[in-house]
Amino acid sequence: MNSPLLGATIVSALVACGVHDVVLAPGSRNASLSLALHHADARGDLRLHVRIDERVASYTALGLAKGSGRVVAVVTTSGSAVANLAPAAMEARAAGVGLLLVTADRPAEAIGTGANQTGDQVGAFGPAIVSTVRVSSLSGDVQAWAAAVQRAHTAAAGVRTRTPGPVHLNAEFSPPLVGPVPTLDAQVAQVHGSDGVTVHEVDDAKDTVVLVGDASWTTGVEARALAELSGLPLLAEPSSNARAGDCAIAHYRLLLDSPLGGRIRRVVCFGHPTLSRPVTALLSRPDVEVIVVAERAQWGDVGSRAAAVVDRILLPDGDPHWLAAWQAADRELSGQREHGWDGHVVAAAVVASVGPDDELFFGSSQSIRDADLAPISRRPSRTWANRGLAGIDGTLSTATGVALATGHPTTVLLGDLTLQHDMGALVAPPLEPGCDIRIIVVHDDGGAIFSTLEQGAVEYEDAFERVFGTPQGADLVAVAAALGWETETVTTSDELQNALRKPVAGRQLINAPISRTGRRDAEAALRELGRSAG
Ligand SMILES: Cc1ncc(C[n+]2csc(CCOP(=O)(O)OP(=O)(O)O)c2C)c(N)n1
Ligand SMILES: [Mg+2]
Repeated sequence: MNSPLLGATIVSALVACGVHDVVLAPGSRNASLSLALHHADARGDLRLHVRIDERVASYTALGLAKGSGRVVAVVTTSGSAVANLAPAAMEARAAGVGLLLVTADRPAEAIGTGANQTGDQVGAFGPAIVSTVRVSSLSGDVQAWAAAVQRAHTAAAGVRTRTPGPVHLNAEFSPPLVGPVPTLDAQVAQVHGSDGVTVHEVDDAKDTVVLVGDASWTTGVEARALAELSGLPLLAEPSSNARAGDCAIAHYRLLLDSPLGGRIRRVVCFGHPTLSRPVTALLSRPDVEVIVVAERAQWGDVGSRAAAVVDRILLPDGDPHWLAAWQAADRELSGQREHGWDGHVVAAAVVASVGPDDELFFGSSQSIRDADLAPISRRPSRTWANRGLAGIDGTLSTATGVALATGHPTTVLLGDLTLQHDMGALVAPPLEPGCDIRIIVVHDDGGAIFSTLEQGAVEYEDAFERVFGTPQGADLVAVAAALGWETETVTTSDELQNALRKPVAGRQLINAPISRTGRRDAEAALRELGRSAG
């Protein structure tokens, strides 16, 4: 019975976003929306206008939006009904008028089956819209759907982009399409405009942490300064440019599973956190208030629970005992960790080897996660990673671009498969500008990261190496040497330290062979250590 809930949530969220007028063109797939709109109109939450022709409905919505200066929603059923919104959408795009085109759809698997009134309607508006948002009654919940409506409304209003226009909100409904209309009060984030001037003030900083995902240098520095100014625990990913200073907690990922992590009540989130499930879990907790400090017009909110989206934030001082408890737990964990020749040791050595005049680029696999448990830098460099989509493609090429752009010595920490994805970047065309770049390849002959995930469990053992581990048996040192790289293989911590002590000049590859065996158990042991800490 999720379709009635989805319909009621969309309508409740529209009201929460401040929508006053909705124009409805009736049909069957959008039945739950129609019933919810009728209820909302009867309650006086909004004003409903019903028109049988979608083109008339959408132009009426356009006029309502123009006349009121507010975003107006137009709601249709699936099929050709959708295309009838296109002329008004084109006009709204050209005129900069906020329209929400709410179109009901069949579930994705029905497309192409010949199911009644079913076409491929996502993308139907081409360049006429400023954004597309999708929801489905088959996945998500009230909070996630409301957050999606809020995202669509914010884009249509141009609150953060100063580009108001039509937004397509496509909603897939599965049977049963109707049922009693649920009464609910959807909560949506308070979204500030992107003027960089409005400062969000928080009354107290009790049980608050500053979390920083992948972020630019300026965002990272700002986040770190905020944490240090207020004396708050700083949970910073390796490519955040914030993982430094006394407030940074090296083992935050493990401590999120501890009783201390359970006490968090507010997260001030900068950048794009993607690295670990404990962080996703934290951002999804109903007892945690999430405030997103957004660098760009769009913002991340993986838990769909953001209470506010802001450009700037001011926090009062935190409780010194709160920070001290995190620092003590962090020290306790540092003392308990065992160090053999493994990915953690390599990542820690690489992080410690760079300084303020270097650039440090992380590949997107296990090594950046190992660096996420490395000791906090005393002399942090600028850090980079392709965490937008976390691909393992193009890493060395991107790092080369960073080296060329900055002119700084650039260190790249990546896995063997990640390097093999971008082997072409090992070629340095002789007529082209060069750079000083050093690669440390954690060579465990395959994808270590998968052994820490579900597919690494013993029941998938038979298939694991072939379809996840994928050892390639490649001699990367020989390949790099053939292409003119200075190469070195290190098999102990001391050898690695010595190799890293040399200045980064020209093109150097340090090969660090390690074993993938035992990764899963080591990760489980670390998580266990975290749970009992604090
Ligand atoms: C372009 C692209 N293809 C596939 C993936 C899925 N993927 C993520 S990690 C990984 C294996 C990486 O292995 P490696 O570079 O050796 O790093 P390790 O985990 O062993 O440290 C793969 C295939 C991806 N992220 N990006
Ligand atoms: Mg590997």
